[in-house]
Amino acid sequence: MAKLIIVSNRLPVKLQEKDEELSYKPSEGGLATGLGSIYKEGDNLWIGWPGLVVTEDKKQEQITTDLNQENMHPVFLTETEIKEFYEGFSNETLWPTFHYFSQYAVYDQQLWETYVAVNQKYCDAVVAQAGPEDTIWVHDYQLLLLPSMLREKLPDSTIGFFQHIPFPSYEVFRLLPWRKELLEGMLGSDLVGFHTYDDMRHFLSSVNRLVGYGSMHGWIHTPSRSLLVDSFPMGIDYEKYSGTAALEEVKKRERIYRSNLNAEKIILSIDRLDYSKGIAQRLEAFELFLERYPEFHRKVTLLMLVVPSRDAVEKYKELKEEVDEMVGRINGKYSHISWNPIQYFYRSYPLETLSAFYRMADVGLVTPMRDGMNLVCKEFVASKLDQKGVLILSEMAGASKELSDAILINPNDINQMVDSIYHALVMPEEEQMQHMRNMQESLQRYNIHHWVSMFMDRLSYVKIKQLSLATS
Ligand code: GDG
Repeated sequence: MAKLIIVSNRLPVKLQEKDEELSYKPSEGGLATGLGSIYKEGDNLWIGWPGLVVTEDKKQEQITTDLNQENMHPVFLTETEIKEFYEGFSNETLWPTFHYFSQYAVYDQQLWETYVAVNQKYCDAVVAQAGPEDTIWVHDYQLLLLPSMLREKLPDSTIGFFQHIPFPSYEVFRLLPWRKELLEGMLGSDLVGFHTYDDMRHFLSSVNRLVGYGSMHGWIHTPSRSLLVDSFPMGIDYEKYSGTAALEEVKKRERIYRSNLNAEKIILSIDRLDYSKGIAQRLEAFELFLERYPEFHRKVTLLMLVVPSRDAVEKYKELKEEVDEMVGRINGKYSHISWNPIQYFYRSYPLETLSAFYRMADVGLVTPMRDGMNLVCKEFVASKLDQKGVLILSEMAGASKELSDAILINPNDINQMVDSIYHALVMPEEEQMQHMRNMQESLQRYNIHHWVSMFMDRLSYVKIKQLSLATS
């Protein structure tokens, strides 16, 4: 029977080793939740890196056996591959370019060659597990070449590709020395999905100008085959976030944190440490807010969680220093013996703590410079069981296309951000609740399960349509 194989850079598990003991913790990411019920069914499989460099053959065998029991199959990467493929080409070339930070992009032939070799490694791992009739769903920018590599080996298989980060406009994408190879890699798919219509348009325009294939209603007809490009805005596991927010334990935590914070109003900011998330710009806006609205001193606290990420990459180290310095400066300037304007945490927290933070925040401040979708803003909305609270959201996040009931801002417009913080803090409850209700209705309906079934249904439709195109 045909099966589904999911392929992503990382497996939905955190593998850890302590005192020679291996432990496996399920990952809490949205993708793992959304696809969790599918990859565990029957012979379905998830292929990816388990998150740890393991060189010993015996240990690799042990991990493979353990993971196989959970319908997962590991691809082992060496330290050099992690450095050049993951930290290097994926996070120092593609990530900045795709988030419109081309000035940060590194163009290095050696990194590219390792990227090609590692994509080939994933291809070999998939081919070893796949039958000719299987459906393969490839995820994200680390594996852009994989669809074509797979197509060559498994010409009849069904291949879907979804990109979780933005696709930049042609003028930015064309800066990459390997632009054509990257597009050709993606074109091996039957269906290519993005979060937004704009990302999809940018991709089609690059394909047209760099590879020479036009498109009609998202269909690209190459000399050998046809494929579809479409947008699939990713949702969250709504029940998980609203359910967690309803737990007694979470309500208790909220009460404790609130009484410890000593602020009438709480503004919440949560992101991975990343320059694309606009953390420094957000701090600048908050500083200007404190300067312009002294009546909020000792009343408002910005609760800022920054989750450590990619700390081996130079730009991320620099950003960490910049954020540390800014928080210190602002707190140094405005703190009072019983009040800190910013409570800053550089670590990650369990879901229950996160949920208590979502519950207690009066304002969710989500202001990325660029974001494929952004799930934090959706989780904030889903956690607002009493429907009180205001979301300030960047226009540059994919989520802004769905959440028009948020206060939408341009993260480069510092005055607009300052005004929005003020308006959010003084918004009448009635109005807050109306906007929150509208957003909740939409997120409840377009949840992660809806996203998975939309993508899978469209993929089946493409295969049927291809047959009729081939015979007409
Ligand atoms: C990429 C794209 C796109 C954060 N801190 C903690 C924690 N988190 C969880 C959040 C949320 C996730 O991490 C972050 O997701 P985002 O979507 O906001 O951002 P990226 O990591 O950049 O994700 C993005 C996404 O892929 C999906 O396609 O939306 O645009 O960049 O779920 O809750 N979770 C826990 N503790 C923390 O401290 N447990």
